[in-house]
Amino acid sequence: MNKLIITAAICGAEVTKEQNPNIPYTIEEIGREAESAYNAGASIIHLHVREDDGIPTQRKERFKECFEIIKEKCSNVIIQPSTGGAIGMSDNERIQPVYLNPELATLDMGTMNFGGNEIFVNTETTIIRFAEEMYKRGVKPELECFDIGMIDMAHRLNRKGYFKSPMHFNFVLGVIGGISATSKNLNFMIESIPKGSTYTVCAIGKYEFPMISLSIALGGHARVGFEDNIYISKGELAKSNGQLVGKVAKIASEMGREIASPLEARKILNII
Ligand code: KMH
Ligand code: ZN
Repeated sequence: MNKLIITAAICGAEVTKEQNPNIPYTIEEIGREAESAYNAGASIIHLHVREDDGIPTQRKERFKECFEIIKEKCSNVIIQPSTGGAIGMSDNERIQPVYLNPELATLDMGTMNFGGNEIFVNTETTIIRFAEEMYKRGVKPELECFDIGMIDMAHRLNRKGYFKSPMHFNFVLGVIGGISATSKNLNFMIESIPKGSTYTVCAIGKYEFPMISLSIALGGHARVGFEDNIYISKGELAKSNGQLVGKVAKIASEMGREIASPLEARKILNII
Protein backbone atom coordinates (compact mmCIF):
# COMPACT_ATOMS: atom_id res chain seq x y z
CA MET A 1 0.00 0.00 0.00
CA ASN A 2 1.12 3.59 -0.58
CA LYS A 3 2.67 5.49 2.29
CA LEU A 4 0.45 7.46 4.66
CA ILE A 5 0.41 11.25 4.59
CA ILE A 6 -0.45 12.72 7.98
CA THR A 7 -1.79 16.28 8.02
CA ALA A 8 -1.80 18.14 11.32
CA ALA A 9 -4.56 20.74 11.67
CA ILE A 10 -2.83 22.42 14.58
CA CYS A 11 -5.06 25.36 15.43
CA GLY A 12 -8.37 25.82 13.60
CA ALA A 13 -10.56 28.88 13.99
CA GLU A 14 -13.16 27.64 16.46
CA VAL A 15 -11.44 25.97 19.42
CA THR A 16 -10.15 28.11 22.30
CA LYS A 17 -7.69 27.93 25.18
CA GLU A 18 -10.72 27.72 27.50
CA GLN A 19 -11.45 24.33 25.93
CA ASN A 20 -7.82 23.18 25.85
CA PRO A 21 -5.01 25.50 27.10
CA ASN A 22 -2.63 23.99 24.54
CA ILE A 23 -4.41 25.56 21.55
CA PRO A 24 -1.82 27.84 19.87
CA TYR A 25 -2.53 31.56 19.36
CA THR A 26 0.84 33.34 19.26
CA ILE A 27 3.46 32.85 16.56
CA GLU A 28 5.71 31.05 19.06
CA GLU A 29 2.86 28.74 20.06
CA ILE A 30 2.09 28.01 16.38
CA GLY A 31 5.78 27.17 15.90
CA ARG A 32 5.79 24.90 18.96
CA GLU A 33 2.68 22.99 17.85
CA ALA A 34 3.87 22.62 14.25
CA GLU A 35 7.22 21.30 15.45
CA SER A 36 5.62 18.74 17.78
CA ALA A 37 3.37 17.50 14.95
CA TYR A 38 6.26 17.36 12.47
CA ASN A 39 8.49 15.45 14.89
CA ALA A 40 5.69 12.92 15.41
CA GLY A 41 5.30 12.26 11.65
CA ALA A 42 3.16 14.99 10.08
CA SER A 43 4.25 16.00 6.58
CA ILE A 44 1.55 18.67 6.10
CA ILE A 45 0.59 21.46 8.49
CA HIS A 46 -2.95 22.73 7.84
CA LEU A 47 -2.84 26.27 9.12
CA HIS A 48 -5.29 28.78 10.54
CA VAL A 49 -3.79 31.70 12.40
CA ARG A 50 -4.92 33.89 15.28
CA GLU A 51 -4.01 37.24 16.72
CA ASP A 52 -2.28 36.98 20.11
CA ASP A 53 -5.66 37.23 21.86
CA GLY A 54 -7.00 34.20 19.98
CA ILE A 55 -9.17 36.02 17.42
CA PRO A 56 -8.95 34.24 14.04
CA THR A 57 -7.44 36.29 11.22
CA GLN A 58 -6.57 35.73 7.56
CA ARG A 59 -4.05 38.60 7.52
CA LYS A 60 -1.31 37.81 5.00
CA GLU A 61 1.38 39.30 7.27
CA ARG A 62 0.35 37.06 10.17
CA PHE A 63 0.43 34.00 7.90
CA LYS A 64 3.84 35.06 6.61
CA GLU A 65 5.26 35.21 10.13
CA CYS A 66 3.77 31.81 10.92
CA PHE A 67 5.12 30.32 7.67
CA GLU A 68 8.58 31.58 8.65
CA ILE A 69 8.60 30.05 12.11
CA ILE A 70 7.20 26.75 10.79
CA LYS A 71 9.84 26.59 8.05
CA GLU A 72 12.54 27.31 10.63
CA LYS A 73 11.39 24.51 12.96
CA CYS A 74 10.17 21.92 10.42
CA SER A 75 12.62 22.31 7.53
CA ASN A 76 10.75 20.79 4.55
CA VAL A 77 7.21 20.38 5.85
CA ILE A 78 4.33 21.27 3.48
CA ILE A 79 2.36 24.27 4.73
CA GLN A 80 -1.30 24.30 3.73
CA PRO A 81 -3.10 27.49 4.75
CA SER A 82 -6.86 27.61 5.11
CA THR A 83 -9.00 29.66 2.75
CA GLY A 84 -12.02 28.77 4.88
CA GLY A 85 -10.87 31.03 7.69
CA ALA A 86 -13.63 31.58 10.22
CA ILE A 87 -17.40 31.88 9.70
CA GLY A 88 -18.41 35.38 8.58
CA MET A 89 -15.12 36.40 6.94
CA SER A 90 -15.32 37.93 3.48
CA ASP A 91 -13.86 36.25 0.40
CA ASN A 92 -11.24 39.01 0.20
CA GLU A 93 -10.06 38.17 3.71
CA ARG A 94 -10.16 34.43 3.18
CA ILE A 95 -8.02 34.45 0.01
CA GLN A 96 -5.14 36.38 1.65
CA PRO A 97 -2.75 33.45 2.42
CA VAL A 98 -2.93 32.28 -1.23
CA TYR A 99 -0.98 35.45 -2.13
CA LEU A 100 2.00 33.89 -0.30
CA ASN A 101 2.10 31.12 -2.96
CA PRO A 102 1.99 28.07 -0.66
CA GLU A 103 2.26 24.60 -2.21
CA LEU A 104 -1.24 23.61 -1.09
CA ALA A 105 -4.30 25.44 0.26
CA THR A 106 -7.77 24.34 1.26
CA LEU A 107 -10.74 25.08 -1.01
CA ASP A 108 -14.17 24.57 0.56
CA MET A 109 -16.66 23.01 -1.83
CA GLY A 110 -20.06 24.29 -0.81
CA THR A 111 -22.31 26.28 1.48
CA MET A 112 -23.62 24.58 4.61
CA ASN A 113 -25.05 25.07 8.08
CA PHE A 114 -21.95 24.93 10.25
CA GLY A 115 -22.25 23.63 13.80
CA GLY A 116 -26.00 24.24 13.77
CA ASN A 117 -26.83 27.92 13.52
CA GLU A 118 -24.01 29.44 11.51
CA ILE A 119 -23.73 29.46 7.73
CA PHE A 120 -20.42 28.73 6.02
CA VAL A 121 -20.82 30.43 2.64
CA ASN A 122 -19.05 29.00 -0.41
CA THR A 123 -20.92 29.83 -3.61
CA GLU A 124 -19.79 28.52 -6.96
CA THR A 125 -18.50 32.00 -7.82
CA THR A 126 -16.32 32.01 -4.70
CA ILE A 127 -15.01 28.51 -5.39
CA ILE A 128 -14.09 29.39 -8.98
CA ARG A 129 -12.44 32.66 -7.95
CA PHE A 130 -10.31 30.91 -5.31
CA ALA A 131 -9.42 28.06 -7.71
CA GLU A 132 -8.34 30.46 -10.45
CA GLU A 133 -6.12 32.41 -8.05
CA MET A 134 -4.58 29.18 -6.77
CA TYR A 135 -3.80 27.66 -10.16
CA LYS A 136 -2.39 30.99 -11.40
CA ARG A 137 0.12 30.83 -8.54
CA GLY A 138 0.93 27.10 -8.70
CA VAL A 139 -1.01 26.35 -5.49
CA LYS A 140 -2.73 22.93 -5.47
CA PRO A 141 -6.21 23.06 -3.92
CA GLU A 142 -7.22 20.46 -1.37
CA LEU A 143 -10.98 20.13 -1.92
CA GLU A 144 -12.75 20.19 1.44
CA CYS A 145 -15.95 18.14 1.22
CA PHE A 146 -18.25 18.32 4.23
CA ASP A 147 -21.03 16.50 2.42
CA ILE A 148 -21.55 14.29 -0.60
CA GLY A 149 -22.98 17.01 -2.88
CA MET A 150 -19.70 18.88 -2.53
CA ILE A 151 -18.01 16.01 -4.37
CA ASP A 152 -20.52 16.51 -7.21
CA MET A 153 -19.45 20.16 -7.30
CA ALA A 154 -15.83 19.02 -7.69
CA HIS A 155 -16.80 16.78 -10.63
CA ARG A 156 -18.71 19.66 -12.21
CA LEU A 157 -15.85 22.16 -11.94
CA ASN A 158 -13.38 19.51 -13.12
CA ARG A 159 -15.53 18.87 -16.22
CA LYS A 160 -15.76 22.62 -16.87
CA GLY A 161 -11.95 22.87 -16.70
CA TYR A 162 -11.65 24.88 -13.47
CA PHE A 163 -10.02 22.00 -11.54
CA LYS A 164 -7.06 20.01 -12.85
CA SER A 165 -6.79 16.25 -12.48
CA PRO A 166 -5.74 14.46 -10.37
CA MET A 167 -7.77 16.22 -7.70
CA HIS A 168 -6.97 15.92 -4.01
CA PHE A 169 -9.85 15.74 -1.52
CA ASN A 170 -10.31 16.05 2.22
CA PHE A 171 -13.46 14.36 3.53
CA VAL A 172 -14.64 16.13 6.67
CA LEU A 173 -17.10 14.00 8.61
CA GLY A 174 -19.12 14.79 11.70
CA VAL A 175 -19.53 18.57 11.47
CA ILE A 176 -23.11 19.39 12.52
CA GLY A 177 -24.76 20.44 9.26
CA GLY A 178 -22.51 18.18 7.19
CA ILE A 179 -22.30 14.43 6.58
CA SER A 180 -22.19 12.27 9.71
CA ALA A 181 -19.15 10.17 10.60
CA THR A 182 -20.08 6.61 9.65
CA SER A 183 -18.19 3.97 7.72
CA LYS A 184 -21.06 3.80 5.19
CA ASN A 185 -20.75 7.54 4.50
CA LEU A 186 -16.97 7.41 4.25
CA ASN A 187 -17.13 4.52 1.77
CA PHE A 188 -19.73 6.42 -0.27
CA MET A 189 -17.43 9.45 -0.42
CA ILE A 190 -14.39 7.38 -1.41
CA GLU A 191 -16.37 5.62 -4.16
CA SER A 192 -17.62 8.98 -5.47
CA ILE A 193 -14.29 10.54 -6.45
CA PRO A 194 -12.63 9.99 -9.84
CA LYS A 195 -10.06 7.21 -10.19
CA GLY A 196 -6.55 8.56 -9.72
CA SER A 197 -7.64 11.18 -7.16
CA THR A 198 -6.07 11.25 -3.71
CA TYR A 199 -7.94 11.76 -0.46
CA THR A 200 -7.44 12.36 3.20
CA VAL A 201 -9.98 11.98 6.00
CA CYS A 202 -10.75 13.94 9.14
CA ALA A 203 -13.61 13.72 11.60
CA ILE A 204 -14.79 15.74 14.54
CA GLY A 205 -14.33 14.84 18.22
CA LYS A 206 -14.72 11.21 19.19
CA TYR A 207 -15.09 10.20 15.53
CA GLU A 208 -11.57 11.35 14.66
CA PHE A 209 -9.59 8.19 15.37
CA PRO A 210 -12.19 5.63 14.13
CA MET A 211 -12.60 7.42 10.78
CA ILE A 212 -8.87 7.95 10.36
CA SER A 213 -8.26 4.26 11.13
CA LEU A 214 -10.70 3.32 8.37
CA SER A 215 -8.93 5.62 5.93
CA ILE A 216 -5.56 4.11 6.85
CA ALA A 217 -6.97 0.61 6.23
CA LEU A 218 -8.47 1.62 2.87
CA GLY A 219 -5.36 3.35 1.49
CA GLY A 220 -6.40 6.95 2.16
CA HIS A 221 -4.55 9.56 4.16
CA ALA A 222 -5.23 11.06 7.58
CA ARG A 223 -5.74 14.48 9.14
CA VAL A 224 -5.61 14.96 12.88
CA GLY A 225 -5.18 17.91 15.24
CA PHE A 226 -6.74 20.41 17.61
CA GLU A 227 -8.90 21.92 14.85
CA ASP A 228 -10.92 18.70 14.73
CA ASN A 229 -10.48 17.15 18.19
CA ILE A 230 -8.91 18.26 21.47
CA TYR A 231 -8.87 14.89 23.28
CA ILE A 232 -6.25 12.15 23.16
CA SER A 233 -8.72 9.67 24.68
CA LYS A 234 -12.15 9.87 26.31
CA GLY A 235 -12.16 12.80 28.76
CA GLU A 236 -8.39 13.35 28.53
CA LEU A 237 -7.25 16.57 26.84
CA ALA A 238 -4.38 16.21 24.37
CA LYS A 239 -1.15 17.88 25.49
CA SER A 240 -0.05 18.75 21.98
CA ASN A 241 -0.71 18.16 18.32
CA GLY A 242 2.35 15.93 18.43
CA GLN A 243 0.57 13.63 20.84
CA LEU A 244 -2.40 13.36 18.44
CA VAL A 245 -0.13 12.77 15.42
CA GLY A 246 1.82 10.20 17.46
CA LYS A 247 -1.36 8.23 18.06
CA VAL A 248 -2.08 8.13 14.30
CA ALA A 249 1.50 7.06 13.60
CA LYS A 250 1.11 4.25 16.15
CA ILE A 251 -2.18 3.05 14.62
CA ALA A 252 -0.55 3.13 11.15
CA SER A 253 2.46 1.19 12.37
CA GLU A 254 0.23 -1.48 13.98
CA MET A 255 -1.59 -1.73 10.65
CA GLY A 256 1.65 -2.02 8.68
CA ARG A 257 1.34 1.30 6.86
CA GLU A 258 4.51 3.38 6.58
CA ILE A 259 4.47 7.15 7.08
CA ALA A 260 5.32 9.44 4.14
CA SER A 261 8.04 12.05 4.53
CA PRO A 262 7.25 15.55 3.23
CA LEU A 263 9.13 14.74 0.01
CA GLU A 264 7.17 11.51 -0.45
CA ALA A 265 3.95 13.40 0.30
CA ARG A 266 4.79 15.90 -2.47
CA LYS A 267 5.22 13.01 -4.92
CA ILE A 268 1.95 11.34 -3.87
CA LEU A 269 0.08 14.64 -4.26
CA ASN A 270 1.78 15.55 -7.54
CA ILE A 271 3.07 18.85 -6.24
CA ILE A 272 6.65 18.42 -7.46
N1 KMH B 1 -13.26 27.18 10.04
C1 KMH B 1 -14.25 26.63 9.18
C2 KMH B 1 -15.42 27.56 9.05
C3 KMH B 1 -10.87 25.24 5.88
O1 KMH B 1 -9.90 25.31 6.63
O2 KMH B 1 -10.77 25.43 4.66
C4 KMH B 1 -13.74 26.31 7.83
C5 KMH B 1 -12.53 25.50 7.75
C6 KMH B 1 -12.24 24.92 6.43
O3 KMH B 1 -11.80 25.29 8.69
ZN1 ZN C 1 -9.37 24.39 8.54
